[in-house]
Amino acid sequence: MSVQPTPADKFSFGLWTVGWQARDPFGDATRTPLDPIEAVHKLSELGAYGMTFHDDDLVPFGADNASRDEIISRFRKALDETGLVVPMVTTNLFTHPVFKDGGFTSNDRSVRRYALRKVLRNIDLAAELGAQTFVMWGGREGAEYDAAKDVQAALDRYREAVDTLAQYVIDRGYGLRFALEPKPNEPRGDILLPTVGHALAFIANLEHGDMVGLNPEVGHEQMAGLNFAHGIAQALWAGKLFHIDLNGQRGIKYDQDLVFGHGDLLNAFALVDLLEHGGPAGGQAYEGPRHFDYKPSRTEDYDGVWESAKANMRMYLLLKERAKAFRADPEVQEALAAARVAELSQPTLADGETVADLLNDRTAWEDFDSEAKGAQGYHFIRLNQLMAEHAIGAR
Ligand code: GLT
Ligand code: MN
Ligand code: MN
Repeated sequence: MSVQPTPADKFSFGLWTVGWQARDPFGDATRTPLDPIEAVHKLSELGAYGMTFHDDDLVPFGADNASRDEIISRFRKALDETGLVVPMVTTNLFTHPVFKDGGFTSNDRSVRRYALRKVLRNIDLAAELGAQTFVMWGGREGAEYDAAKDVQAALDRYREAVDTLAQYVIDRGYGLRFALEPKPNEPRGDILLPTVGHALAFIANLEHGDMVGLNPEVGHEQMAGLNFAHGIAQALWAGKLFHIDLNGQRGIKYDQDLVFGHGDLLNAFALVDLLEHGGPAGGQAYEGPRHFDYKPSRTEDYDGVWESAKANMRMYLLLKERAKAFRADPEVQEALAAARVAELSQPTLADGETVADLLNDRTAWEDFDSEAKGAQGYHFIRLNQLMAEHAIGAR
C-alpha cells in the first residue's frame, strides 16, 4: 500500500490550520499570513482533496460586500484550477469581542440575533460552494461562573438557534447537514455540550435532530480524559458521525492540536481501525472526509508547516496499513477468538425467548457456576500486545 496521499483518501484541512500564525496567549505570531490561494495550491499538490474554512478565515471580519465577492471569486478560481473541493464550512462565533459571552447563548439577546445573521449568511456561501456539512463549534458558548449562566435557558437558546438554522436549510432546499463539535473547556472555563455524549443527548431534544450530527475532535475528548475511539464508536452507533476532526493530544491539559498520531498513538490506531474496518457488517464505518484540525507548532516556519501537513496524512495512511495487517494476521484472529470479541454480537436472549423462558433456564441461574466463570481469563492482554506490535511495525 502506498503512503502517498491521493484525493481518493479524502483528506481535508481547515484553512485555519496551515494558516495559523502561531499567536498564543503568551506570545506573538511567529509566521507571516498565508494567502488562502497559496494554501489551496499547496494542499492540492500534497494530495489533499478538500479545504474547509470559517467565514472570517477567508473574508476578513467586517469586509465590505465588494471585497467579499472578489475574495470569494479568487478562491473559487483556485478551487477550479486544482480540483480541490469544500466539503465543510463553519462560522467564526468566537474571535471578535462581540462574542465574548457566546453567539447563540450570549446573555445579550441582540448578540444572539447578530450571531444568527452571521451564520445564515455563511450557510448561503456553504451551499453555493457545494459543501455537505456545516460545523458548529461553540467555543464561546459557556461560562466561567456558575451564577452567570442559566444553563437550562442557554440550552433552550442553543436548541432554538440550531432548529432555526436547520429550518432555513430546509426552506432553501440546501443539501447541508449540521455537525456539532463538542469541547469541554478552552476558551471558556466550561463550554456547553462538553463531550460527544452531551452533544448526542442535546441532538435527541431537537426538532430537526435528523439533520444534526457530530464533528468530534480527537483532542477535545482526550483533554477530558475520555477514550476518543469509544466516543466515535458511540457516535457511529447513533448514526451521528457526520464529520471528524483528526489531531493529536498528550493527556489532560490544554488543547494541543498536534499532528494526528503524535499524541496517543495506540488510540489513534484503534480509531483508524474503527473508521476503516469497524462497520457493523465489518465494512468501512465512516466514508466522509478525513479532516485534519491541528495547529503546526509555534516553533515551525513554513517548511515545518508543510511538513506537518504531510505528516498528518502519512500518519493516517500508515495506521491504515498497520490496521489492515493487524486484521489479516492469523495470530490476531486466534487472539480475538480467545478473547471472545465476536461473542458480544450475539444477542443475550435467543430469538423469540421471553423473560419467562429466561427464568425457566436453569443454566442461567441455578446451575450457573459463578465461581468457575469468575475464575476464567479473557486473554485481553495478549490481544493488546499484538495490536501494539502491529502499531509500531514490529510484526
Ligand atoms: C477552532 C477550534 C476547532 C474547531 C474550529 C471550527 S475553530 O480552531 O479549535 O476545534 O474545529 O470552528
Ligand atoms: Mn482542538
Ligand atoms: Mn476542531
